[in-house]
Amino acid sequence: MDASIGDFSSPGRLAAPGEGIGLDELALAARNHGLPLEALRYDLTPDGLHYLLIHYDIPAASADEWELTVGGRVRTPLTLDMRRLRSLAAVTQRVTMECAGNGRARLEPRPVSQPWLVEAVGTAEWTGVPLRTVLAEAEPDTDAVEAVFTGADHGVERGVEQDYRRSLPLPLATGDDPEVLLAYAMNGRPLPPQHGHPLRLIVPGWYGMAHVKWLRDITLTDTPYTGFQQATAYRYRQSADDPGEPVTKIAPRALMVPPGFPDFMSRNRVVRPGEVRLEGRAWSGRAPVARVEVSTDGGGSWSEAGLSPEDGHRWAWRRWQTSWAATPGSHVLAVRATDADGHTQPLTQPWNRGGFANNLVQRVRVLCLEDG
Ligand SMILES: Nc1nc2c(c(=O)[nH]1)N[C@H]1C(S)=C(S)[C@@H](COP(=O)(O)O)O[C@H]1N2
Ligand SMILES: [Mo]
Repeated sequence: MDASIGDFSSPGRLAAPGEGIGLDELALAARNHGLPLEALRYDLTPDGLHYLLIHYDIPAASADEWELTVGGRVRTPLTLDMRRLRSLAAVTQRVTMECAGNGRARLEPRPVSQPWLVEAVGTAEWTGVPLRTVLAEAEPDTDAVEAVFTGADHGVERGVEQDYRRSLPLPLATGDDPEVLLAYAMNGRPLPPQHGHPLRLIVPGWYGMAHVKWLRDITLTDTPYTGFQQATAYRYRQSADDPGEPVTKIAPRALMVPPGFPDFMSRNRVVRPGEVRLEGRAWSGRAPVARVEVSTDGGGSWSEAGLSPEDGHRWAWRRWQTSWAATPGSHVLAVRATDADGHTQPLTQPWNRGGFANNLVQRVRVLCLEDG
């Protein structure tokens, strides 16, 4: 069980003004890579380019010996091996996953943690058993309110030794919209070690922290779960003593394939005068994406981009595109998404202490060369 060897309640740290990325953060960033933004071109993120976020170590795990236990407030506790799980009716869903910390490194003051710019996103086809199938077999007690999911990885967070563990409300866990999956395959192949081999949770539309990897246990409870990753981390707080709101569904975001070519080291893009095709992806876990707008004057004026037709993949990003007549000089391009419920992306940073869900519009500096 979770044991405290330090201060359970100590809040995360904010970087001092001007403080750079520290060695602890570099160590995190070196193991957890993002999506190279040019890979926004692909409907499905190619193998190895999907972002990664691993809090502790990748645990030793063998599919042949893996067991998922289901217990707590259920009539019929279960122990299921992978052969049994694979024998149940499977579902495949295309899902865009994004880390709740995406955008954190741009915040001011900057919460000290995995320093993502905007690249903590990827889209994959996940195959597995609907969670509701397994829970129906376990027969939840009438007083069950949450399902708690435990991964096989283990570590210390701010002085507290623990397993990676998160919960979902029971109506979501037993419902079919979204269809929560116990997934064992990614893009038609067994999950690779870094993405949760041999079994993980997929919660379409929710930020990454809910998609528990290396899933070994599901426990139904009659009280809400209050462990570290649920009640201390992953809450929108304005101050250390603010109880905050839980981080759940993905806020809308649009990103651009960087146009032209890079000026090595500076983050400027370089293009030549004339028609430049601008394209990218947009997604929201709150409601379907309804509109994408592009600005070529740093956010002063906006015009609507073309959006790919709805293709039945509700939980996956959509492609957008437009074209721009580039003229010599410096330009700042920007893009923003709005979903069907009217949620859009802010022009000023939506700050919170954990640095979650910073969907500030992306700005891309472009230098257009003189003709010839
Ligand atoms: N067991 C376990 N599950 C986990 C994590 C983890 O560290 N341990 N990280 C979570 C977070 S914060 C994210 S963003 C996603 C990342 O999934 P991916 O690495 O497959 O992209 O996994 C989630 N599931
Ligand atoms: Mo994450």
